[in-house]
Amino acid sequence: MASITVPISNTSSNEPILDNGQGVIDPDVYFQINEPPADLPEFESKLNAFVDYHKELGSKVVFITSGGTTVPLENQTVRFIDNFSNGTRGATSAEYFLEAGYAVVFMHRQNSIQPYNRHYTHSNMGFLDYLEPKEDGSVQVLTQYAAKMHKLLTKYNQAKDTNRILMLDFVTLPEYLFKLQSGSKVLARLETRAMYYLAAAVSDFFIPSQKMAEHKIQSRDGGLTLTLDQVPKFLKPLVSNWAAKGLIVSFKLETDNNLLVPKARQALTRYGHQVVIGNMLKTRKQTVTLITQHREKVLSLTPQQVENDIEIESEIIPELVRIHQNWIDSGKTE
Ligand code: 9Z3
Repeated sequence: MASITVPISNTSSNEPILDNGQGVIDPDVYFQINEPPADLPEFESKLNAFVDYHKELGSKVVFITSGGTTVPLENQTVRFIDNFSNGTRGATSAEYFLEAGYAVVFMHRQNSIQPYNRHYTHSNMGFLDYLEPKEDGSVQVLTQYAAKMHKLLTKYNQAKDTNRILMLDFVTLPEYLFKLQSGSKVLARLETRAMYYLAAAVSDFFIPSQKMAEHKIQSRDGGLTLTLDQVPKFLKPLVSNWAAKGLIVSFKLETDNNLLVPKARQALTRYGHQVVIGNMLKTRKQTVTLITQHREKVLSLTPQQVENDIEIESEIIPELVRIHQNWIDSGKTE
């Protein structure tokens, strides 16, 4: 079977890519040689207004990233690589942060799970199954679901009415990277009162637009061989430049339990930020390991708690709120 290597055939230009000699380009170079998303100015103006408002109020603000990033295979994208993340962690966490009095910037993958709405959009029941049509032409929530919906709707409306949630979205990896950079720099104005909660599942590999096929890859040549570059290590500039004073919480996902803690600690040491939360693909909803410079804490739900629909975020968020308060008060996490 014939195969083609995408970056060589059908490229849009032959510009050289600057890298560090190991095939990973410097994040600053990445932003110089790639086009920012068209909606970046609108993204920035919404975020600036939100941050101004909450700076004035003295709020604590958390910048949550949520959901997976797509990696386009063509500049005029027909196909892309995606990952498993549906944004449950980010959306659930947003609710607990709001409960804890935070203002939330919810930067999520378009059409992924959203706070409060998640209870209906991603349940086993269809949305219409909660409703019944009335003879007078109105629609009513079935009695057995009304109390829960009333409670959630009240919280959701409160968050919106008090301007404590800002919904922003992304789809592709390049969009995510530009918005992460720009968003972190805007949030940096809140200094230590900003927390960065990086729960989005970000691809480690991508095809730079200069190396990408412009048009739809054709199947007439047989199979397809892809060569992907490593995504620049954006945590490095985020920690040292973009968000220097904020509390930065990154997530590390693994499937091999033996790698989880060593890899999470390695990230903490390498980038010098404050918290890494390690989680395993299969057990991520029941157990996580929270790693700070001097400590390692396993947070787990009991089978009984799982049975009662208790969510692991109800353990994660209070722990982070405490760490963040220490950070604000003393510049330390413990
Ligand atoms: C996580 O580990 C998140 O907890 C999950 C949540 C993606 C597992 P779901 O969306 O899943 O609820 O289905 N995020 C991974 C973060 C990540 O990709 N980290 C990168 C890294 O470790 C960049 S900070 O290099």
